[in-house]
Amino acid sequence: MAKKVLSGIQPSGSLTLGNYIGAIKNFVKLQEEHECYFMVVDLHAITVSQDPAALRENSESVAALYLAAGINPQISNVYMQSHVPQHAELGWIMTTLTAMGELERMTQFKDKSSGKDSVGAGLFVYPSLMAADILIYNADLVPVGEDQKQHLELTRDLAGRFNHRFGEFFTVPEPYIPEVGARIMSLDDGTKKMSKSNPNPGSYIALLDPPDVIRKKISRATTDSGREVIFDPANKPEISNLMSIYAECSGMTLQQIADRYEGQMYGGFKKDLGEVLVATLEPLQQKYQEIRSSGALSDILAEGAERARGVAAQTLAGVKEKMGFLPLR
Ligand code: AQP
Repeated sequence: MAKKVLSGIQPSGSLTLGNYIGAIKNFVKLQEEHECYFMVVDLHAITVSQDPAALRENSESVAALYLAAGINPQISNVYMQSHVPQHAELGWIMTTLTAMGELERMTQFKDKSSGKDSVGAGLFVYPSLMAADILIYNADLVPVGEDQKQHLELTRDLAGRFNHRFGEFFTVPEPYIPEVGARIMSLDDGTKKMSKSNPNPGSYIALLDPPDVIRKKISRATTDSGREVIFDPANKPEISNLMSIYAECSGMTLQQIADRYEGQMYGGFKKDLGEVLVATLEPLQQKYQEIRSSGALSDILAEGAERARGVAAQTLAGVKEKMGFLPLR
C-alpha cells in the first residue's frame, strides 16, 4: 500500500525560498509514489495575530503556490486546514495528552515568544495541533525543514503514548528532511533561519519577488569575511548558505559549485546565483498568475477538503471510541 505523506505551510506571510527548498520541493517529489495531504495550515497561522484581509490573501496565495510549484491536485489532496474541522477536535484531544514540560521545551515557542509581553496560549499548544494534523491521516512520512524536527519528535511521542494507553491505533510517523537545504538561513544573518515573518524583507527571497528584487537581495546578502567560495558552515555560514541555495536551484553539487568559483571572489558567484534564482522562480511565478486568474482554486480546495474530511472523520471516530466517548445515536 502507498505510504501516506502529510505536510503544511502557514499562510502567515509571503512564502520564502526556505519554505520552497525545505518543504515544497519535496512535496512535489513525494507525490508521485505516495498518498499525499498538503494543507495550508491557517489554524496554525492564527497562533500569532493575523490581519483578516492578509490571512485571506495569504491563504489563497499559498494554495496557488503549491500548484504553481508542481503539486498536482489530481493526485494530491490540497486544502485548507480549517475546512477539515476534525483537526481542531483531535488537536484538543492531543493537547490533553501533552505535558506542559514538553511544550515548554519547544525551541520554536521560545523563539517566537521571546521578548513579547503577551503571548497567546495557542502558540504554546501549537505542537499538539500539529501532532493531530499528522496523526489524523495516520501519515507515515512528514516532509519538513530542520526547524520542525522537534515538533515531529513530540508527535511520535504522542502517537506512542496514545497507543500505549488506549491500544495500538496510530502510525508513528517519520520525518523526511532534505540533506541539503533543510535549514536555509536568513540573508542578513547566517545564524538565523530564513523566515517569512521576518520584518526585514531583505532577509528573505519571497517566491513572488520580481526578478530585479531577487537580484538586488542576493547582491546585498551578507557574506563572511574572506573571499573563497567554499562550503564550510561552521566557519563560513553565510557563503555556505548561498551555496546551498545555488545547489538546490541549479541541480549542481556543492563540490561542483566550489570548483566553478575556485580562485574567484564573491561578486561573480552572487551575480550568477541571482540569475539561477530568477530562472527558477520566473516560470513558477508565471504559473502562479495563471492559477490565480483562472478562478479554479476554490473548487480544487473544496474537493481536497472533502476527501480529507472523509479520512479524518473516520480516524476521529476511532479515537473517540478507544478513549471511551459516548457515541452519538
Ligand atoms: N528557512 C527554512 N529552511 C528550510 N525549511 C524551512 N521551512 C520554513 N523555513 C525554512 C519549512 O517550511 C515549512 C513550512 O513552515 P511554516 O510556514 O509552517 O512555519 P515555519 O517553519 O515557522 O516557517 P517560517 O517561514 O519561518 O514562517 P513564520 O515566519 O510564519 O514562522 C516547514 O516544513 C518548515 O520546516
